Amino acid sequence: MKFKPLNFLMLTLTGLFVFSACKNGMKQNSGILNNQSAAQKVYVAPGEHDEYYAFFSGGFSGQVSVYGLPSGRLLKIIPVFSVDAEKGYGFNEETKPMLNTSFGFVPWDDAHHPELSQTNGIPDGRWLFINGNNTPRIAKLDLSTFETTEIIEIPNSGGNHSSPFTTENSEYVVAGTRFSVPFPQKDVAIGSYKDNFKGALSFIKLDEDGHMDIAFQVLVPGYDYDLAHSGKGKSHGWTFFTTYNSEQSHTLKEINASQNDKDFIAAVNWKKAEEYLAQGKAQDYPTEYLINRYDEHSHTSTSITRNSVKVLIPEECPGLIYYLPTPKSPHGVDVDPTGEYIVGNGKLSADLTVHSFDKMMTAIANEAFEETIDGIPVLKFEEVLAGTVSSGGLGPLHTEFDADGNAYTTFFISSEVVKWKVGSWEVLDRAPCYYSVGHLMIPGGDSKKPWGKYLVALNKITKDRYLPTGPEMNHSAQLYDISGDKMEMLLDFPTVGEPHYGQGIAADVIKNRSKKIYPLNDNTHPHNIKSEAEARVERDGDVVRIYMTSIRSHFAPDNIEGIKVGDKVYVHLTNLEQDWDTPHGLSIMGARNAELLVMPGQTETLYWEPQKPGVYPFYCTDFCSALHQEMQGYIRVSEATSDIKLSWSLGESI
Ligand code: K7E
Ligand code: CUA
Repeated sequence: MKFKPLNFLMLTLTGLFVFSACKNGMKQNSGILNNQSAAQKVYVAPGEHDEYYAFFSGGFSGQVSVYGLPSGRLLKIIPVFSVDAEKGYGFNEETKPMLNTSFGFVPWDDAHHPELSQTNGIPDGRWLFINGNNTPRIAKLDLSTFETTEIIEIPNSGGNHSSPFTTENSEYVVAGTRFSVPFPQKDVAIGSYKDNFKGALSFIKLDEDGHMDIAFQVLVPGYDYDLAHSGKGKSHGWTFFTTYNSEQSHTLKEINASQNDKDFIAAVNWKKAEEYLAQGKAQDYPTEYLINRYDEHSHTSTSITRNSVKVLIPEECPGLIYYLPTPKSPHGVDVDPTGEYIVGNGKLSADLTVHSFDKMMTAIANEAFEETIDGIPVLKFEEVLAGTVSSGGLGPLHTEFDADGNAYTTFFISSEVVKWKVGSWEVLDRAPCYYSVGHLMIPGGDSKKPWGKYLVALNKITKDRYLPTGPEMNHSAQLYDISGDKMEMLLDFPTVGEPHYGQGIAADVIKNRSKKIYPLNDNTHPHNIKSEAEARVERDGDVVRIYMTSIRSHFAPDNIEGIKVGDKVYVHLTNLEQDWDTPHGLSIMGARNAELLVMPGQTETLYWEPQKPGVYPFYCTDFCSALHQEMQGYIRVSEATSDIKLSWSLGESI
């Protein structure tokens, strides 16, 4: 085995990073210019509401966190790809299927990019999508309930990173594979990468009910497809994906995937793809992927298995996809609000490369191609280039836009946000980030109509910004006021997991649609009951079903006998409450499970296998009333051979 020495570029970048980290390691100032003005701008008085919702990905926590802006108050954590004992997600019987995959039950993922659904290119507050990176998936969250209601698995992919990035009317969300893999998956030598490994760009269609399914995949060369954004306005109908590793290396990528001066932005014409699909040009590839759907009336989720996927091959579909050469291993690709400019953030560079959609269309019409790779024409760089932003920063990652024709780009290595003018490419302002910023978020900042006003920098390194909490510090977000000519830092606040991307939306768009209860009469759960009169316990062999209700401040029944060791016990708890914010919890001593946290009008099920004889208390875990501490009961468990009769009661002795 040979090891190549680090090349000069890598040494330079590593060196600069170390330099910037130790410089920042000594805290020189807070970054705030005027404490009093900053404090006033973020102050949301007790009882008052924030102006914006912000949704941040949880990164390696697998969840989504919801914050209010400008206060930076944490409003909620929504479980998505990871089990969450707090809410029983992935523990109760109803939500376990949400985490099913073709590999079985997967209780975790790495979530990077939240993306709001859009209508006419503007976030509409219906849904939030987010990618699962590790076991490729996309989740859809319903923003009337703030629950995860659908998760679809993406086949022929590895590391679903360039995802989900919606089109203008959420016709599609997309999924580009970061790691190319054998297509279809098979057992081959890793050294056969160039022959066997391919990329897939997946387009997931939303039907009228908002259900997701894969419409088609585009088979592309075995590069790494890193990020994406869909076109808007004039570029509606196109989606752009960055690539790196056009070298197609499979080892020591930090060097081997950084050799080529330029990689590509792939431009996919999905309207053209629809034509090819209608013409029957797609090939059916056998595969396996799951779609898991949660129904808010039955309060249960089910998994559907699909066994094939439609694949479009660029050689057979002229006009479907083009490559735009883009320098220095681009990471983010961002489209300005007009849809004309496509910004490539070349992460090994100081400059940003901006392509023009109009020039791209002209170059396509003129067949201004450098070469063709696997049926994909590579457009001539000079023919599509709109301009270059000489930023003065290092390591650009991501760009967002305000409502006034300005763009804001994060620089990881030089740890700053740079503001520049779209069209003239001139740098207008720069602000330091503490420390090493990844994504940034401006409310509506990747849409046709940014709200602007605030910018949140999502930083990778926290170090001395807060009281120390041992070796690990929570990641840090920083809020800036961008309403003036100069960015003004207002606030630091800690985040959950690793927030890669975020989305912000005016609070009004969401808050009036937010549900307060689930109507009990609409509950179609197969084991729901609608009143205490129906509460009961039933045995069928060793399966015992407890039909239980909760209302302030008791369960019905609250005394149960006749359960035996070895029984399979299902506690189906229906919360009879019909008031806002009155969940009840349920936990049973010794159950190898989590709690239930049941919303008003909802039914959830705790599965329990009693291990040994005894009398087991159960209780409500959510402080629900003055008599919450009285909200408890007992279940008697007897030897498997005992002949204690099944019985239950409330308010009297069995
Ligand atoms: Cu830049 Cu996963 Cu979008 Cu993190 S990614 S920063
Ligand atoms: Cu019900 Cu506490």
